Amino acid sequence: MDFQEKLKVLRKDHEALLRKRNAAIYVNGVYERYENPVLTAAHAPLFWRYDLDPETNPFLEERFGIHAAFNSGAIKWGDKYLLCVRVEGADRKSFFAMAESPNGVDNFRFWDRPVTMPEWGEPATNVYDMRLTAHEDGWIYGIFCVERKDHDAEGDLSAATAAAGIARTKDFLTWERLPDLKSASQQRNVCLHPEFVDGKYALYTRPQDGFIDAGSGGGIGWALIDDITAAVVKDEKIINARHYHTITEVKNGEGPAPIKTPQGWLHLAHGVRGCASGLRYVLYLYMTALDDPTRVIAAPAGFFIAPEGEEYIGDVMNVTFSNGWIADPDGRVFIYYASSDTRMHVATSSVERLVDYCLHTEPDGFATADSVRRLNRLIDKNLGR
Ligand code: M1P
Repeated sequence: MDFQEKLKVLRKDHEALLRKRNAAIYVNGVYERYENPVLTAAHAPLFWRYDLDPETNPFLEERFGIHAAFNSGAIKWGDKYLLCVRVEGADRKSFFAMAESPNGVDNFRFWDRPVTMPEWGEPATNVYDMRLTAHEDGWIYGIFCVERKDHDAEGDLSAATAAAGIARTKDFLTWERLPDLKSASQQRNVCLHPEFVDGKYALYTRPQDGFIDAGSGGGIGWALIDDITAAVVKDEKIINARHYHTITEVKNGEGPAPIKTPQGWLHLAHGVRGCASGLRYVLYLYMTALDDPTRVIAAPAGFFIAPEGEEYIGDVMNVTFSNGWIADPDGRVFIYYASSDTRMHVATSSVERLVDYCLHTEPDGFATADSVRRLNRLIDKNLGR
Protein backbone atom coordinates (compact mmCIF):
# COMPACT_ATOMS: atom_id res chain seq x y z
CA MET A 1 0.00 0.00 0.00
CA ASP A 2 1.26 3.46 -0.76
CA PHE A 3 1.14 6.37 1.67
CA GLN A 4 -2.27 7.67 0.56
CA GLU A 5 -3.87 4.21 0.68
CA LYS A 6 -2.51 3.56 4.16
CA LEU A 7 -3.75 6.95 5.32
CA LYS A 8 -7.19 6.28 3.90
CA VAL A 9 -7.43 3.04 5.90
CA LEU A 10 -6.19 4.75 9.06
CA ARG A 11 -8.76 7.54 8.68
CA LYS A 12 -11.61 5.14 7.95
CA ASP A 13 -10.82 2.95 10.98
CA HIS A 14 -10.36 5.97 13.23
CA GLU A 15 -13.66 7.53 12.20
CA ALA A 16 -15.44 4.19 12.72
CA LEU A 17 -14.03 3.98 16.25
CA LEU A 18 -15.12 7.53 17.08
CA ARG A 19 -18.63 6.98 15.76
CA LYS A 20 -19.15 3.58 17.40
CA ARG A 21 -22.45 3.44 19.30
CA ASN A 22 -22.38 2.32 22.91
CA ALA A 23 -25.10 0.19 24.44
CA ALA A 24 -26.00 -0.07 28.12
CA ILE A 25 -25.65 -3.37 29.97
CA TYR A 26 -27.85 -4.12 32.98
CA VAL A 27 -25.72 -4.69 36.09
CA ASN A 28 -27.44 -4.57 39.45
CA GLY A 29 -30.15 -1.92 39.43
CA VAL A 30 -27.78 0.69 40.87
CA TYR A 31 -26.10 1.58 37.55
CA GLU A 32 -25.59 0.41 33.99
CA ARG A 33 -22.23 -0.41 32.51
CA TYR A 34 -21.57 0.04 28.76
CA GLU A 35 -20.35 -2.33 26.07
CA ASN A 36 -17.39 -0.21 24.99
CA PRO A 37 -14.92 2.15 26.61
CA VAL A 38 -15.79 5.79 25.85
CA LEU A 39 -12.19 6.85 25.21
CA THR A 40 -8.95 5.03 24.52
CA ALA A 41 -5.50 5.95 23.26
CA ALA A 42 -6.75 5.01 19.80
CA HIS A 43 -9.27 7.88 19.95
CA ALA A 44 -6.41 10.41 19.85
CA PRO A 45 -6.49 12.37 16.59
CA LEU A 46 -4.32 10.96 13.82
CA PHE A 47 -2.74 14.40 13.45
CA TRP A 48 -1.38 14.05 17.01
CA ARG A 49 0.26 10.77 16.22
CA TYR A 50 1.44 10.91 12.62
CA ASP A 51 3.34 13.34 10.47
CA LEU A 52 0.87 13.36 7.60
CA ASP A 53 3.33 14.66 5.03
CA PRO A 54 4.52 11.92 2.62
CA GLU A 55 7.71 13.90 1.99
CA THR A 56 8.85 13.83 5.63
CA ASN A 57 7.13 10.57 6.66
CA PRO A 58 7.16 8.30 3.60
CA PHE A 59 6.44 5.13 5.64
CA LEU A 60 3.53 6.76 7.50
CA GLU A 61 5.14 5.90 10.83
CA GLU A 62 3.70 7.03 14.13
CA ARG A 63 5.84 9.92 15.39
CA PHE A 64 4.20 10.60 18.77
CA GLY A 65 2.97 7.52 20.61
CA ILE A 66 -0.18 7.86 22.73
CA HIS A 67 -0.31 5.13 25.31
CA ALA A 68 -3.41 5.73 27.42
CA ALA A 69 -6.45 7.98 27.94
CA PHE A 70 -7.78 7.70 31.49
CA ASN A 71 -8.61 9.42 34.84
CA SER A 72 -10.73 12.24 33.43
CA GLY A 73 -12.42 15.18 35.07
CA ALA A 74 -15.95 15.75 33.75
CA ILE A 75 -18.42 18.60 33.38
CA LYS A 76 -21.56 19.45 31.39
CA TRP A 77 -20.82 22.45 29.20
CA GLY A 78 -23.87 23.79 27.35
CA ASP A 79 -25.30 20.66 25.77
CA LYS A 80 -21.90 18.88 25.59
CA TYR A 81 -20.42 16.30 27.94
CA LEU A 82 -16.81 17.35 28.44
CA LEU A 83 -13.95 15.28 29.78
CA CYS A 84 -10.59 16.67 30.83
CA VAL A 85 -8.64 13.54 30.03
CA ARG A 86 -5.33 12.37 31.43
CA VAL A 87 -3.54 11.46 28.21
CA GLU A 88 -0.31 9.57 28.64
CA GLY A 89 2.25 9.44 25.87
CA ALA A 90 4.57 6.56 25.10
CA ASP A 91 7.17 8.66 26.95
CA ARG A 92 5.19 8.15 30.22
CA LYS A 93 4.35 11.86 30.53
CA SER A 94 0.72 12.76 31.16
CA PHE A 95 -0.96 15.90 29.97
CA PHE A 96 -4.54 17.11 29.84
CA ALA A 97 -6.74 17.16 26.76
CA MET A 98 -10.42 18.02 26.45
CA ALA A 99 -12.81 15.63 24.71
CA GLU A 100 -16.52 16.12 24.09
CA SER A 101 -19.55 14.01 23.35
CA PRO A 102 -23.08 15.00 22.37
CA ASN A 103 -24.71 12.35 24.60
CA GLY A 104 -22.21 11.36 27.32
CA VAL A 105 -21.90 7.69 26.37
CA ASP A 106 -20.29 7.61 22.92
CA ASN A 107 -18.96 9.73 20.06
CA PHE A 108 -16.30 11.36 22.23
CA ARG A 109 -13.80 13.41 20.22
CA PHE A 110 -10.68 15.14 21.43
CA TRP A 111 -10.37 18.83 20.82
CA ASP A 112 -7.66 19.68 18.28
CA ARG A 113 -4.99 20.64 20.82
CA PRO A 114 -4.10 19.44 24.31
CA VAL A 115 -4.35 21.83 27.25
CA THR A 116 -1.31 24.06 27.60
CA MET A 117 -1.20 24.32 31.37
CA PRO A 118 0.84 27.28 32.64
CA GLU A 119 3.60 26.28 35.05
CA TRP A 120 3.83 27.41 38.62
CA GLY A 121 7.11 27.12 40.51
CA GLU A 122 9.45 24.36 39.45
CA PRO A 123 8.14 22.96 36.16
CA ALA A 124 6.20 19.72 36.65
CA THR A 125 7.56 16.39 35.47
CA ASN A 126 4.02 15.11 35.24
CA VAL A 127 0.45 16.35 35.79
CA TYR A 128 -2.65 14.18 36.12
CA ASP A 129 -6.12 13.40 37.48
CA MET A 130 -7.85 16.76 37.25
CA ARG A 131 -11.01 17.25 39.31
CA LEU A 132 -13.21 19.93 37.73
CA THR A 133 -15.42 22.01 40.02
CA ALA A 134 -17.89 24.67 38.83
CA HIS A 135 -17.59 26.82 41.94
CA GLU A 136 -20.24 29.27 43.09
CA ASP A 137 -17.64 32.05 42.70
CA GLY A 138 -18.18 31.73 38.90
CA TRP A 139 -14.87 30.02 37.96
CA ILE A 140 -14.33 26.43 36.92
CA TYR A 141 -11.42 25.10 38.92
CA GLY A 142 -9.19 22.24 37.97
CA ILE A 143 -7.20 20.69 40.80
CA PHE A 144 -4.67 18.08 39.77
CA CYS A 145 -1.61 16.22 40.92
CA VAL A 146 1.72 17.85 40.12
CA GLU A 147 4.62 15.44 40.27
CA ARG A 148 8.21 16.63 40.56
CA LYS A 149 11.50 14.88 41.20
CA ASP A 150 12.34 14.71 44.90
CA HIS A 151 15.71 16.44 44.96
CA ASP A 152 16.26 15.52 48.64
CA ALA A 153 16.26 11.77 47.99
CA GLU A 154 19.77 11.40 46.67
CA GLY A 155 20.51 8.18 44.82
CA ASP A 156 16.83 7.22 44.50
CA LEU A 157 16.00 7.88 40.87
CA SER A 158 12.27 7.21 41.29
CA ALA A 159 11.76 9.45 44.33
CA ALA A 160 9.13 12.07 43.59
CA THR A 161 6.86 14.53 45.35
CA ALA A 162 3.13 15.03 44.84
CA ALA A 163 1.40 18.37 45.31
CA ALA A 164 -2.00 19.75 44.36
CA GLY A 165 -1.84 22.09 41.39
CA ILE A 166 -4.67 24.62 41.08
CA ALA A 167 -5.87 26.30 37.88
CA ARG A 168 -9.08 27.96 36.80
CA THR A 169 -10.80 28.66 33.52
CA LYS A 170 -13.99 29.96 31.97
CA ASP A 171 -13.68 28.23 28.60
CA PHE A 172 -11.28 25.23 28.99
CA LEU A 173 -9.04 26.85 26.35
CA THR A 174 -7.09 29.22 28.54
CA TRP A 175 -6.21 28.44 32.13
CA GLU A 176 -5.05 30.72 34.91
CA ARG A 177 -2.59 28.85 37.06
CA LEU A 178 -2.69 29.65 40.77
CA PRO A 179 -0.01 28.70 43.29
CA ASP A 180 0.10 25.02 44.27
CA LEU A 181 -1.63 24.11 47.51
CA LYS A 182 0.69 24.58 50.48
CA SER A 183 0.42 21.67 52.87
CA ALA A 184 2.57 20.09 55.59
CA SER A 185 2.30 16.72 53.82
CA GLN A 186 2.37 15.63 50.20
CA GLN A 187 -1.09 15.67 48.61
CA ARG A 188 -2.86 13.81 45.82
CA ASN A 189 -6.58 13.43 45.00
CA VAL A 190 -7.42 16.96 46.15
CA CYS A 191 -10.82 18.27 45.06
CA LEU A 192 -12.62 21.59 45.54
CA HIS A 193 -16.09 21.59 47.13
CA PRO A 194 -18.50 23.53 44.85
CA GLU A 195 -19.82 25.92 47.52
CA PHE A 196 -18.31 28.25 50.07
CA VAL A 197 -18.45 26.85 53.61
CA ASP A 198 -18.40 29.44 56.39
CA GLY A 199 -17.43 31.94 53.69
CA LYS A 200 -14.33 29.93 52.72
CA TYR A 201 -13.25 27.63 49.93
CA ALA A 202 -13.28 24.00 51.06
CA LEU A 203 -10.98 21.25 49.85
CA TYR A 204 -11.15 17.48 50.07
CA THR A 205 -7.55 16.45 50.66
CA ARG A 206 -5.56 13.22 50.88
CA PRO A 207 -2.57 13.74 53.11
CA GLN A 208 0.15 11.18 52.50
CA ASP A 209 3.50 10.30 54.04
CA GLY A 210 5.33 9.93 50.76
CA PHE A 211 4.73 9.95 47.02
CA ILE A 212 3.00 6.53 47.01
CA ASP A 213 2.38 5.77 50.68
CA ALA A 214 -0.72 7.25 52.35
CA GLY A 215 0.70 5.80 55.58
CA SER A 216 -0.44 7.76 58.61
CA GLY A 217 -2.52 10.05 56.36
CA GLY A 218 -5.69 8.46 57.75
CA GLY A 219 -8.04 8.95 54.81
CA ILE A 220 -9.93 11.67 52.98
CA GLY A 221 -9.36 15.01 54.66
CA TRP A 222 -11.10 18.37 54.66
CA ALA A 223 -9.57 21.82 54.90
CA LEU A 224 -11.02 25.33 54.73
CA ILE A 225 -9.00 27.75 52.63
CA ASP A 226 -8.97 31.51 53.23
CA ASP A 227 -7.67 32.52 49.81
CA ILE A 228 -7.76 30.22 46.79
CA THR A 229 -5.14 32.39 45.04
CA ALA A 230 -2.68 31.51 47.82
CA ALA A 231 -4.13 28.27 49.18
CA VAL A 232 -2.72 26.92 52.43
CA VAL A 233 -3.92 23.91 54.43
CA LYS A 234 -3.94 25.13 58.03
CA ASP A 235 -6.31 22.73 59.77
CA GLU A 236 -7.05 19.40 58.16
CA LYS A 237 -9.46 16.86 59.57
CA ILE A 238 -10.14 13.36 58.34
CA ILE A 239 -13.78 12.99 57.31
CA ASN A 240 -13.70 9.57 55.66
CA ALA A 241 -11.23 7.33 57.45
CA ARG A 242 -9.54 4.15 56.22
CA HIS A 243 -10.24 0.88 58.01
CA TYR A 244 -8.52 -2.44 58.54
CA HIS A 245 -9.82 -5.26 56.33
CA THR A 246 -12.00 -3.08 54.14
CA ILE A 247 -11.70 -1.78 50.59
CA THR A 248 -9.86 1.29 51.93
CA GLU A 249 -7.27 -0.44 54.08
CA VAL A 250 -4.22 0.89 52.21
CA LYS A 251 -5.49 4.19 50.81
CA ASN A 252 -8.55 6.10 49.71
CA GLY A 253 -9.16 9.36 47.91
CA GLU A 254 -12.02 11.67 46.98
CA GLY A 255 -13.15 11.38 43.39
CA PRO A 256 -14.96 14.26 41.67
CA ALA A 257 -16.70 17.12 43.50
CA PRO A 258 -19.75 15.79 45.36
CA ILE A 259 -23.26 16.13 43.91
CA LYS A 260 -25.77 18.12 45.99
CA THR A 261 -28.98 16.14 46.52
CA PRO A 262 -32.02 16.88 48.72
CA GLN A 263 -30.81 14.17 51.14
CA GLY A 264 -27.17 15.25 51.38
CA TRP A 265 -23.89 15.54 49.47
CA LEU A 266 -23.27 12.45 47.36
CA HIS A 267 -19.59 11.48 47.14
CA LEU A 268 -17.68 9.12 44.86
CA ALA A 269 -14.26 7.95 46.07
CA HIS A 270 -11.68 5.23 45.48
CA GLY A 271 -10.44 2.71 47.99
CA VAL A 272 -7.26 0.66 47.78
CA ARG A 273 -6.33 -2.63 49.38
CA GLY A 274 -3.33 -4.89 49.04
CA CYS A 275 -3.47 -8.46 47.79
CA ALA A 276 -1.14 -11.08 46.33
CA SER A 277 -1.37 -9.51 42.89
CA GLY A 278 -0.64 -6.01 44.15
CA LEU A 279 -2.91 -3.08 44.93
CA ARG A 280 -6.59 -3.29 44.05
CA TYR A 281 -8.45 0.01 43.38
CA VAL A 282 -12.26 0.05 43.60
CA LEU A 283 -14.87 2.81 43.72
CA TYR A 284 -17.30 3.49 46.54
CA LEU A 285 -19.99 6.02 47.46
CA TYR A 286 -20.75 7.85 50.68
CA MET A 287 -22.93 10.79 51.72
CA THR A 288 -22.44 13.77 54.01
CA ALA A 289 -24.91 16.22 55.58
CA LEU A 290 -26.00 19.29 53.62
CA ASP A 291 -25.53 21.54 56.66
CA ASP A 292 -22.12 20.02 57.42
CA PRO A 293 -20.30 18.40 54.48
CA THR A 294 -17.82 16.84 56.90
CA ARG A 295 -20.46 14.72 58.71
CA VAL A 296 -20.92 11.32 57.09
CA ILE A 297 -24.59 10.30 57.01
CA ALA A 298 -24.33 7.19 54.82
CA ALA A 299 -21.47 4.81 54.15
CA PRO A 300 -22.61 1.69 52.28
CA ALA A 301 -20.35 -1.30 52.87
CA GLY A 302 -17.97 -2.40 50.16
CA PHE A 303 -17.37 -1.33 46.62
CA PHE A 304 -19.75 0.25 44.16
CA ILE A 305 -17.70 -0.40 41.01
CA ALA A 306 -14.73 -2.78 40.72
CA PRO A 307 -12.80 -3.94 37.65
CA GLU A 308 -14.60 -6.48 35.46
CA GLY A 309 -13.45 -8.41 32.39
CA GLU A 310 -11.00 -6.41 30.27
CA GLU A 311 -11.07 -3.65 32.89
CA TYR A 312 -8.68 -5.75 35.00
CA ILE A 313 -6.01 -5.51 32.38
CA GLY A 314 -3.87 -2.57 31.45
CA ASP A 315 -0.86 -0.54 32.37
CA VAL A 316 -1.56 -0.82 36.11
CA MET A 317 -3.72 -3.90 36.63
CA ASN A 318 -6.80 -4.24 38.83
CA VAL A 319 -7.65 -0.55 39.00
CA THR A 320 -10.91 1.36 38.70
CA PHE A 321 -10.48 5.05 39.35
CA SER A 322 -12.81 8.02 38.95
CA ASN A 323 -12.32 11.76 39.13
CA GLY A 324 -15.28 12.80 37.00
CA TRP A 325 -19.07 12.53 36.95
CA ILE A 326 -21.89 14.62 35.55
CA ALA A 327 -25.37 15.06 37.05
CA ASP A 328 -27.77 16.20 34.36
CA PRO A 329 -30.71 18.48 35.25
CA ASP A 330 -33.10 15.55 34.57
CA GLY A 331 -31.44 13.54 37.36
CA ARG A 332 -29.33 11.22 35.20
CA VAL A 333 -25.77 10.70 36.40
CA PHE A 334 -22.86 9.82 34.11
CA ILE A 335 -20.04 8.23 36.09
CA TYR A 336 -16.77 8.35 34.18
CA TYR A 337 -14.25 5.83 35.42
CA ALA A 338 -10.95 4.54 34.11
CA SER A 339 -9.81 0.96 34.13
CA SER A 340 -6.26 -0.11 34.91
CA ASP A 341 -4.79 3.32 34.13
CA THR A 342 -5.48 2.67 30.44
CA ARG A 343 -8.94 3.69 29.15
CA MET A 344 -12.16 5.49 30.05
CA HIS A 345 -15.60 3.98 30.61
CA VAL A 346 -18.99 5.33 31.58
CA ALA A 347 -21.62 3.96 33.92
CA THR A 348 -25.05 5.59 34.12
CA SER A 349 -27.47 5.93 36.98
CA SER A 350 -29.63 8.64 38.55
CA VAL A 351 -29.34 10.80 41.64
CA GLU A 352 -32.43 9.04 43.01
CA ARG A 353 -30.95 5.55 42.53
CA LEU A 354 -27.53 6.47 43.92
CA VAL A 355 -29.03 8.09 47.00
CA ASP A 356 -31.31 5.07 47.47
CA TYR A 357 -28.24 2.80 47.24
CA CYS A 358 -26.42 4.88 49.87
CA LEU A 359 -29.33 5.10 52.28
CA HIS A 360 -30.38 1.44 52.00
CA THR A 361 -27.08 -0.41 51.83
CA GLU A 362 -25.91 -1.14 55.33
CA PRO A 363 -22.51 0.04 56.51
CA ASP A 364 -19.52 -2.22 57.05
CA GLY A 365 -19.61 -3.88 60.46
CA PHE A 366 -15.85 -4.59 60.31
CA ALA A 367 -16.28 -8.29 61.17
CA THR A 368 -17.56 -11.38 59.39
CA ALA A 369 -20.30 -12.08 61.97
CA ASP A 370 -21.85 -8.72 61.22
CA SER A 371 -21.82 -9.48 57.47
CA VAL A 372 -23.69 -12.72 58.13
CA ARG A 373 -26.22 -10.91 60.35
CA ARG A 374 -26.84 -8.34 57.59
CA LEU A 375 -27.28 -11.07 55.00
CA ASN A 376 -29.68 -13.01 57.23
CA ARG A 377 -31.81 -9.91 57.76
CA LEU A 378 -32.26 -9.66 53.97
CA ILE A 379 -32.96 -13.38 53.62
CA ASP A 380 -35.55 -13.22 56.45
CA LYS A 381 -37.28 -10.35 54.69
CA ASN A 382 -37.32 -12.12 51.32
CA LEU A 383 -38.38 -15.52 52.68
CA GLY A 384 -40.92 -13.95 55.02
CA ARG A 385 -39.52 -15.38 58.25
O1 M1P B 1 -2.34 3.55 39.61
C1 M1P B 1 -3.56 3.70 40.29
C2 M1P B 1 -3.76 5.17 40.72
O2 M1P B 1 -2.71 5.52 41.62
C3 M1P B 1 -2.77 6.82 42.17
O3 M1P B 1 -3.85 6.95 43.06
P1 M1P B 1 -3.53 7.01 44.65
O4 M1P B 1 -2.86 8.30 44.86
O5 M1P B 1 -4.81 6.92 45.38
O6 M1P B 1 -2.66 5.83 44.91
C4 M1P B 1 -2.89 7.89 41.11
O7 M1P B 1 -1.63 8.06 40.53
C5 M1P B 1 -3.87 7.55 40.02
O8 M1P B 1 -3.62 8.39 38.93
C6 M1P B 1 -3.76 6.12 39.54
O9 M1P B 1 -4.85 5.81 38.71
